[in-house]
Amino acid sequence: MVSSNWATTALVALLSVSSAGVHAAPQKYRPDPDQIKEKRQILQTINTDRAPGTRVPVTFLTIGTVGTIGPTFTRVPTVNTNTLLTFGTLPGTRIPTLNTGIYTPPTSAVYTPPTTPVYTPPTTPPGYGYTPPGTTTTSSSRSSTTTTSSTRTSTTPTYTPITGANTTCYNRLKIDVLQRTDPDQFNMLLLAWQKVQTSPDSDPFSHYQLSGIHGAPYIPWQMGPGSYDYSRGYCTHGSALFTTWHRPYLLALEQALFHAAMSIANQFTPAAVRTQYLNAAGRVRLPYWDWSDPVTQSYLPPITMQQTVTVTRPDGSGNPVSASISNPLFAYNFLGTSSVAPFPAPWNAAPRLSTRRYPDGSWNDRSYLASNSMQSGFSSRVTATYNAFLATTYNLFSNRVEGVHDSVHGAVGGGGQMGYVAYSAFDPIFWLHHCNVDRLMAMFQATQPGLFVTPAAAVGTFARPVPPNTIDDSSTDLFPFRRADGSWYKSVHLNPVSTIWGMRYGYPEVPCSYQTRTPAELDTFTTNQVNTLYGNGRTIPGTSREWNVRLLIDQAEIPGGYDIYVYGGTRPQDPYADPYGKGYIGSLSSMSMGAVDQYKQSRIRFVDVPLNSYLKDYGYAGADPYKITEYIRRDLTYTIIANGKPCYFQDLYTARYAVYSRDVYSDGKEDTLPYYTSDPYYHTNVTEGYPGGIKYVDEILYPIKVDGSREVPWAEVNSTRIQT
Ligand SMILES: *[C@@H]1O[C@H](CO)[C@@H](O)[C@H](O)[C@H]1NC(C)=O
Ligand SMILES: *[C@@H]1O[C@H](CO)[C@@H](O)[C@H](O)[C@H]1NC(C)=O
Ligand SMILES: *[C@@H]1O[C@H](CO)[C@@H](O)[C@H](O)[C@H]1NC(C)=O
Ligand SMILES: [Cu+2]
Repeated sequence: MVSSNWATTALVALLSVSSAGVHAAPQKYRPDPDQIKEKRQILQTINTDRAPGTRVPVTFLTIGTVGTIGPTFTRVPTVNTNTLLTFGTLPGTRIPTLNTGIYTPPTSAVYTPPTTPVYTPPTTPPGYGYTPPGTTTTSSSRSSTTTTSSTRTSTTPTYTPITGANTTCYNRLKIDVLQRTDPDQFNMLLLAWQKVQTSPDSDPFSHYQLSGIHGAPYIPWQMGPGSYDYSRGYCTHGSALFTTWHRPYLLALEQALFHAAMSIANQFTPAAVRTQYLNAAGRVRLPYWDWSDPVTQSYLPPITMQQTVTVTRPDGSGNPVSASISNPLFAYNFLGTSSVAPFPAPWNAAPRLSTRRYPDGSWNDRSYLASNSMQSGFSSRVTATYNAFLATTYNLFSNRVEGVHDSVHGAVGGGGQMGYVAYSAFDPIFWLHHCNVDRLMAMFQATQPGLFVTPAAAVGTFARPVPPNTIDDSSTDLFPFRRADGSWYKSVHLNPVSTIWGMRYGYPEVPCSYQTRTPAELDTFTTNQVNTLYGNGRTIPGTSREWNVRLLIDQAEIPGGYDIYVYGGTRPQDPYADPYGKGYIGSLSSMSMGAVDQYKQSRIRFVDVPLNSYLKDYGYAGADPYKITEYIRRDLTYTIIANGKPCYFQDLYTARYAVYSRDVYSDGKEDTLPYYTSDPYYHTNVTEGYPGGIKYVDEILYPIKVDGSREVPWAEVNSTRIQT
């Protein structure tokens, strides 16, 4: 059992603290506007053994030179990484356990990368001569009072706008809290989701069609014929629109669940009990799974792991009658073989007629493995979640949250639907997971009301195939979701955060009850919540240093899906069989598009994996930079799995990792967030000479893409510009 004393240790600072509020707060970091130009890195020593209030002794060190920019890039020397790299042990330092096994991968199963690093782009997606969809008549099978058609021109398909529930604003609740505190609403949610899951595939608001918007089976949803890209779904990943696109998407399911609950309750008799059930139905909102929660930690919510669940309905005389049904939060069962027929093999046949997590050879569910996998990443996930709130631009926040979100998909899927962009939304836990992403987005909006989506290189989707050099911005249409007036949702419609209350939902941290309060009051409240939930001691006054590993790759380099894992101190005996085992700190998860041979658009993806909790666990928290870097160099290991097979840094052209530290200042108050006081400092002496490890800072700041060109990762643009 993983420690239940996490909450106790939660108040201990992750890293040491200095200048306990005696002199003025340090200046916010003001960056060099040219992020690419040569940088001199300056690392200031944080002295950990001083009495509070004494001055910080300063040591300036200058390291690192800048490599050549451009396609003349040379590969790093090749080292055999099949063996764990071992360095001299520092006298008197604690040696973490394990590091015993030298893993020799089965040679036959090794992933064979393309023989040449010269990139062959995927065949040109259709639609470069793009015509906006939705311009011709189509029949929608949804007959509903909310369908607007009479006021639209005859060339517009009938559609149902995405408006969510129609009762007053209610908070979406954490799934465990919902179950415990509002069993009537929970009961209606279960009945409603069962109904939505068993609605015919032809119903646009069935679980089948709503889930299908995200990826397969690649059919237009409430849109007429158009220039669609049938190789991908409507969803946006790796883009500045990741968080905003998923907001109306979640709202669409919430709307379906809400109306299903209302119509179920409406049929109950006698009238005396109907009102009670209707009231509960009126409160039905999507619940969320907080995978960084200090109490429930990263375990899967128990309710999502049980195959059946008990629901209650009134009999004809109004007495509650309980029945056991197959649990709609555990799995979605496709209605028949024709439902999966449009999918490519192996997704188009039995046994894949149900969603599963870590399915065994017979497609039996093993959700407990998903839960274990999630839990091993818990402490660094909390830090990564908190760090998302320290982002200095919205795009960087979005990228940080997406990185955590990606690794959750990977850890929950284990070969089941959740690991695949094309199929993940069919698993009901997808919606609880994304509801949490939406909640974090709302919390960021509340604490950073001045920041929002800024323009970034576009990512193509089903209804928006993009020619090169297209830009996504806050006015990009979020197909296929329409607002009440028939216009397409755009990110701008989702800002400021108070717009969620207009969609009749809130969160405990952005509560409906704050509709009458000022944005400043909400900011204070939400910031407190962020610190309480995820702060883990990081609001102790003073400056602390954060350590991270940055994993980076051009996602187009490997077709299909792949993950890069980081292990600290120890690692699983066979990381290829048990990648989330003991020692797992974090990972870059690419998510498969759906097929092992499917390329993604060329685009730099990166994640920052926080190391502080691991440094603390191994007693290095207060150590000097030499010891910490030595520890990181010696005891961090990396594993790459591509489409289920081992893959190595030395065979990849664009994959890199780097270790950096960054100073953060906190004024010690619970209603403010800490802020960065330094640039990231890349410790190239830790990574140089290792396959994939950077030698030059430019390899991270200005990374190489599959075609040999270089670019600043989109999420980093302006990211060091700090708002004042
Ligand atoms: C809200 O939706 C229910 C059906 O789910 C409908 O009966 C009711 O009339 C709607 N109320 C309003 C104000 O639109
Ligand atoms: C970056 O900042 C500059 C200067 O403030 C601004 O002109 C530009 O639009 C910003 N770019 C993005 C992508 O936000
Ligand atoms: C790596 O470089 C940093 C910064 O110059 C220095 O503080 C640290 O001691 C070095 N670590 C090792 C192991 O040489
Ligand atoms: Cu997702």
